[in-house]
Amino acid sequence: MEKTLVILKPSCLQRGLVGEVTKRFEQKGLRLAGMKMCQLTDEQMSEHYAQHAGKPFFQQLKDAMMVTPVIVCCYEGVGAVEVVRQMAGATSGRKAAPGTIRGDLSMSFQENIVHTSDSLETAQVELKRFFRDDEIFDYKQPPFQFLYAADEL
Ligand code: FUP
Repeated sequence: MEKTLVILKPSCLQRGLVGEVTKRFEQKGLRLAGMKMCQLTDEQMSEHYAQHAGKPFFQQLKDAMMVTPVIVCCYEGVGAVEVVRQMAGATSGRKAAPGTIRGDLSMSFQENIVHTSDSLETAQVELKRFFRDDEIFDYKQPPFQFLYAADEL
């Protein structure tokens, strides 16, 4: 089953939205496979946001991710990468649709509450960046038959 990375950004922690955001993923039916608080480093952020290296906002973006600790989460489910991405909404909180995390909780492009992996390939790389193998847990969460039809698994 797909696993994806969510980072609860400093804007999420500072604004007291950790419970609100994790509640949404929990209620959706995604399985929490890993979760920890950590202080991100400049080196990790340079790698994580490599696609933005050299752009004017690059250092500001990295600094904003390091201003407080963050919470990194691994969520699992059928199609989890796309599901989580849809739940996060468009990058800008001002443009994100109501009902999405950013659409409901953010007014900002950068201070937009969560990072979510944008593809399965990215998710695999990003999960390895922030979690050791033994920090991802494979426990069962019954009752599966109420989350998915047999042919969806
Ligand atoms: P997303 O995948 O929705 O998190 O969006 P991006 O990877 O495009 O952006 C990553 C972070 O960089 C977001 F917090 C927004 C920020 N960003 C800027 O601040 N300015 C830009 O021009 C592009 C991205």
